[in-house]
Amino acid sequence: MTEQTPPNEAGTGPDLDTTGEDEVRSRQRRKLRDRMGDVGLIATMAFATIVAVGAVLAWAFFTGDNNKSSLTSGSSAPTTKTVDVSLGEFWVKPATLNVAKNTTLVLNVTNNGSQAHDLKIGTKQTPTLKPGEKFTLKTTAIQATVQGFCTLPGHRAAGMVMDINVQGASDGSGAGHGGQASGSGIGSKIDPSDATLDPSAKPAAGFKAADPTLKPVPGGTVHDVTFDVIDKEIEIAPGVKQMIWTFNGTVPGPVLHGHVGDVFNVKLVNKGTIGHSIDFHASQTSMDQDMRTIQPGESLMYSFKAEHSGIWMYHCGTAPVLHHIANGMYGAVVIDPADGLAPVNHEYVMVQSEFYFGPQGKEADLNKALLGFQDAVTFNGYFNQYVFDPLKVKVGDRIRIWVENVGPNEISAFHVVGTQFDTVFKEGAYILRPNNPEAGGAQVMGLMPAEGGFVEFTVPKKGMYALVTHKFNDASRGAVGHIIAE
Ligand SMILES: [Cu+2]
Repeated sequence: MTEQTPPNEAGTGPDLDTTGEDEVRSRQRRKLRDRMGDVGLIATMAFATIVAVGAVLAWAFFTGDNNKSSLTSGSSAPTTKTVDVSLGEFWVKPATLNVAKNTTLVLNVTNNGSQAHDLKIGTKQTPTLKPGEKFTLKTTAIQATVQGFCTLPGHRAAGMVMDINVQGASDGSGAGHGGQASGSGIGSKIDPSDATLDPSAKPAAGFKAADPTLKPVPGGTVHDVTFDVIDKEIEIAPGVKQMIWTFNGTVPGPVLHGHVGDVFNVKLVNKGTIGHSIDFHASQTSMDQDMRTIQPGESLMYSFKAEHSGIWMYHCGTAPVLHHIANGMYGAVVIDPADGLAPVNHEYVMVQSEFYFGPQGKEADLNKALLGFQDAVTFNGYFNQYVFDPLKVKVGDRIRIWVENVGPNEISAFHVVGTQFDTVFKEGAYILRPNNPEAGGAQVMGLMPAEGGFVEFTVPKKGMYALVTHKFNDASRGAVGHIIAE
């Protein structure tokens, strides 16, 4: 077997390099002209010429090398090669195949994973294979390096790829490295077809924000709920729609509300297209039973007794979990203390989460989630929604806001501009209570991913107050809302 040649990165290099060179040159020229006058300018231009000549020579070297590869790879006699291929979470074995040009591959593909997978090479593709299923995939005669991959959402980005490298007939040179993972640098990992946020765009006229009001606990102490997993195209920011994996058709999913000691019977029904599951942080149970992944068409009953008060995250826990959370599979369970909480004028729930846009109308871009490049950060699933449709209160109103930071990656530094919190309850304990002997106040409730709590405050006078995460790169991506006191 011939050795794999290194990836060919010269293809996109020269343009980028010369653009950078132009910028550097003109910047150097400007700077030096300012400092040194005309004599300096002449010297600088001479230097710039040397740099430019160097760049051209470097380009010639790379492109020359590139041409040599393509010129010397000739044609080969048709051959057939049979290979056993294994699929699992999230890999393909073998991950690399080196073949001669004009080879037809006969791949005996077995799904050895615990989820459904497939394998696509060029125009040929296996059916979706359940765990344990096999399929023999015959490719067309391979003419150029190609990347095979699993087409299920997120699986390619999670690592389910097989690089098929064509060896040149006469000298063994590779013809380059295909696929989305080629090249070095972070930019090469982001799909250029991903939707982008326009921070100046406005939603359609008549936009209505999701009502953040916490509904009262339903009657009784046993709460029977059905969560249908539904794939649904949802607008996340003005002009940006994503194919969200939802619980009951919304992102975040429904807020559940009960008291300590209440029982929740949640029937999870998978009406989606891939496997999903649910994990209630408000419960204590083994993950291999209640949190197991169910396939489309299946359902499971997840019952738990709420033992502790607080706001608790729930989310799909099917691998890759990052992708399932990034694509909208989360919500909050609010458990009041057994004896309730003091009355307030307004009680809201804010679920903070990030979105990593895939192409318009498609699922989240897992690569961006892995890199931590969030496109939008929202309260209750829509960019700046309480700026577009503010919360209305009266001067002097006392407000409680429950905040659950579902992440998946970012912290929340929850702050309400113009107020101080006199009450902060976070992760099972009061940090601050009214009339405390220290006369303390708080400005921020800091929440790591999955942490939750509530704050209470009063709006002192007429005007506008803003809820934000004080991590301002995230605030500028949509984690802002307005409260108007009248
Ligand atoms: Cu899921």
